[in-house]
Amino acid sequence: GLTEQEWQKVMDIWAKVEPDLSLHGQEVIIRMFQNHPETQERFVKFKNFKTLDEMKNSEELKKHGTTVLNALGKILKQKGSHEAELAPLAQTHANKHKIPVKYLEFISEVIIGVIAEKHSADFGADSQEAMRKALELFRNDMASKYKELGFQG
Ligand code: HE6
Repeated sequence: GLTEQEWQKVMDIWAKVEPDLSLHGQEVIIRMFQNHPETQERFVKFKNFKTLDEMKNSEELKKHGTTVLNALGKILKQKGSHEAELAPLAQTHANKHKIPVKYLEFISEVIIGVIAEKHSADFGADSQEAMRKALELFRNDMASKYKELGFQG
């Protein structure tokens, strides 16, 4: 788990992300698609996007980015006691979307990269490390749920 100080660092940086959640979310989804095109294939509504402009101009993509970061923020704020928030997310991502844990690793790295770019002054090495640990905990717990659900992930 994370120490109280580490959770505090996670909460502090998330407070910088939240005022512009949709911009961060849009950036995260676009960068995930660009760096890991196999993730784009999983989206019925986005898989036919070819150009960066198409992605940037899509209100639906922006909305989805907001949805994802909103869900993630709710989980982070539980500081590890996220069972109630995680269970439905694991359920849909295992059974419906069939998203491997590897893809959760991709998005974690992208999230850290986007925050590092937009908030370099507030996201030093120790904050980055805290966020990395929080996202690892999220992934590990998703992976456990996946196993319970019989999804190898
Ligand atoms: Fe996904 N997602 N997602 N997801 N998702 C979500 C929250 C997805 C995610 C990682 C989602 C994904 C493919 C997520 C998804 C729908 C992720 C919510 C709240 C919803 C929704 O309610 O619509 C993380 C970390 C979080 C918090 C891939 C690939 C990755 C890496 C869909 C194809 C798909 C969908 O609706 O089709």
